[in-house]
Amino acid sequence: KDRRTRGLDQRFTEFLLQSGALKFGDFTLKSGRRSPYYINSGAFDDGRKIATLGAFYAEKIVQSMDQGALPEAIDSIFGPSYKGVPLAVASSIALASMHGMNVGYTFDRKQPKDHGDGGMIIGRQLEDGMKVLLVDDVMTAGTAVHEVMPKIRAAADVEVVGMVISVDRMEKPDGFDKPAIESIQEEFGFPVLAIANVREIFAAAEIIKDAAGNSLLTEDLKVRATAYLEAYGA
Ligand code: OMP
Repeated sequence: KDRRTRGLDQRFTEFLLQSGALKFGDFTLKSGRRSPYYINSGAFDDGRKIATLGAFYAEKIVQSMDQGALPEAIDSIFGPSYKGVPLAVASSIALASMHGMNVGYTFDRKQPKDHGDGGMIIGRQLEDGMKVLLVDDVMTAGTAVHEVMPKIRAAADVEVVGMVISVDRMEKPDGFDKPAIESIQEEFGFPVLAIANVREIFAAAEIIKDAAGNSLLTEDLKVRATAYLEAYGA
């Protein structure tokens, strides 16, 4: 099977496993929840991996444009610092080199600069009316989006046209009756597009076998992941 017959989510899951970005164990999340799995985007730590990751983001972006979920033309890709920085850069490189689409990349400074232009924005400067696409790694409760939106709004009156993430953990934050991704879409009015969600990842991981022919998703892991999603999943 190749690119045309295997879904983006399935190919991405393979990449996550090969890169060591998807780990099984016992992890405490930003939200305080204890999860039997964790997606660590810090694992994309060399040239080939970050280039491949950028290619996945670019493929998702172009696919979403074709499907009408994103506008055909965007001005810049914004990656919230720090983890969003390589994502924005790698995605814009892949769009240019693989899809003939030249767009800017932008990120924010964590600490204000007290000299020079004093700017809080690095890369393509935001201007009123620009169409900006957000990129980030994993969404659990949507906390990261709430942190960065005020910074973008303070910089200029841009239109955030959407957000592309690598993994949607499909969780309902405490006190909410709907998935985080849906609350974000309603609150900010843009689509959140994930290359893969946890359910797709588990379905794909079940099919993938190790060298001995065993499924990567052992029965024990499956039971724990199912229990976790039953408790917190949307
Ligand atoms: P929210 O900002 O609440 O949506 O949580 C997502 C963030 O949590 C990510 O940007 C990471 O910093 C971290 N995270 C992961 O990277 N991978 C996971 O599998 C889970 C989390 C998490 O802590 O929820």
